[in-house]
Parts: sequence; structure tokens; C-alpha cells
Amino acid sequence: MTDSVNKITIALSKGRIFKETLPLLAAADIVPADDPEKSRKLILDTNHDDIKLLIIRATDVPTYVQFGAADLGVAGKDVLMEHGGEGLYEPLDLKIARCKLMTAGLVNPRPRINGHLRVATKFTRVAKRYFASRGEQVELIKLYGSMELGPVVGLSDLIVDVVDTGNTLKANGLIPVDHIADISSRLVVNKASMKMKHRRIATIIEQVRQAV
Ligand code: PRT
Ligand code: MG
Repeated sequence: MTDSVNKITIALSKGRIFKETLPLLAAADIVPADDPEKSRKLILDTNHDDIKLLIIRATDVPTYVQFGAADLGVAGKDVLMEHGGEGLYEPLDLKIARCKLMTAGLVNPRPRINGHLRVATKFTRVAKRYFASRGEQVELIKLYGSMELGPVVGLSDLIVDVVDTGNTLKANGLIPVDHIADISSRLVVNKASMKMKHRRIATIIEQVRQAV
């Protein structure tokens, strides 16, 4: 930890989060030396010797920040809700990568079924909480992607997934049913880093806040 105390590591995922976070980081004078879509590097240098970016899977960002492998990170609220947020501060809504967390199925209202509805999703914790809060018993099926296929092939009655334009649902014959939450990406901070590196992190948060 001694040599890392003056360094700042920021965890980001490729794709929409990276693209939409770039201008916000630039406002804090943090500019990556490589484009993660072109480079195979998982650790990117920046214009500051002591600031590095980690390029990881979107769902892994809260884990890296929770355990202090990254001081800061950017993650979707969907991913944070599923992770639970232990060990993290969430000081800033970046208002990027907006979408909605929804249930969807072949029909709306939902089918009446004898017994439990089957729900396929990668958001099993969120789904469990959501249906429990409505007093509904469901059987959860964990998937890692392409959830839209679930109801089409009879794997499940419903899915829980993030929806933006709704085109993916439509293209697969699905209809949005319940709105669970509005989603945007959040800046997250490791709790120990916030204490140990307070001045630098507070400055970054403030500069990014002004750019949002
Ligand atoms: O791709 P990977 O498995 O590594 O992870 P990921 O899919 O979680 O990462 P990524 O980069 O695709 O998404 C990162 C974050 O962006 C998510 O955690 C959300 O907070 C946010 N976001 C915003 C979205 C979308 N919009 C979105 N449309 N994440 C995913 N999608 C997908 C959705 O799952 C569905 O398959 O796009 C499809 C729906 O889009 P529409 O426009 O057809 O409705
Ligand atoms: Mg994706």
C-alpha cells in the first residue's frame, strides 16, 4: 500500500461507459494514452504518471473498487444494485449511459400461470428483491446475456434487463411490462481511498461534478 498511496487507479469498462466518461475525465484533466477499443492493454497510462485506468468488464467494476484494487470507478446503477454497494461510496450521478431496468415478456399484462413465474436474468439479486417487494414468488434463472431469448424459447415467462430504445425487445417479439428503476452510471469510490487520498479524490470528484 505504501507505494500506491500517491497513485490513483480508475476502473472503467469498454464501450458506452468508456466513451461517455472520456469528456468527464477530460474536465478533470485526465486523458488516457490509448484507446481501449484498439489497444489490448488492460492498464492504460494517462497524461499523469500517477493516474492509471483499468479496463475491465462492466459488472466487475464495483468489485475492483470495493477491494481497493481501484480507487475510483464508473458503473451503471443496474450493476451497483446487483452488486449491493458494499465498501463503496457513490458520490456522483454522471447521468450517462441512461436506460431503464424493466421486466419484459411475450404479453402485457403478464401471463397468469399456475405456480411461480419463471424469470430469466443476469440481475438475480435485483429481481429477487423486486418481486419479493410485490409479494410475488418467482423462480429465478441466472443468465449471462441475450436474456431476450428466454421467453421466446420457453425458458422463462419474463426477463429482467436494461432497456434503452426498446428495439432489442421488439426485434425479439418481447413487450416491456414493469418499470423497475431508471438507470444511469455513477462514480464510485473505495471507502479507504476516500480517507487516505482525500484531497486528490475530492478534487477529481469536484471537477467531474462541474462537467456533468
Ligand atoms: O457487455 P458486457 O457483458 O461486458 O457488460 P454490459 O452489457 O453490462 O456492459 P455494457 O458496456 O454493454 O453496458 C454498461 C452499462 O451501460 C450497463 O450496466 C447499463 O447501466 C448501461 N446501458 C445503457 C446499457 C444500455 N443502455 C443498453 N441498451 N447496457 C446494456 N444495454 C443493452 C441491453 O442489455 C439490451 O441487450 O442493449 C440492449 C437494449 O438496447 P435497446 O436500445 O435495443 O433497448
Ligand atoms: Mg453489453
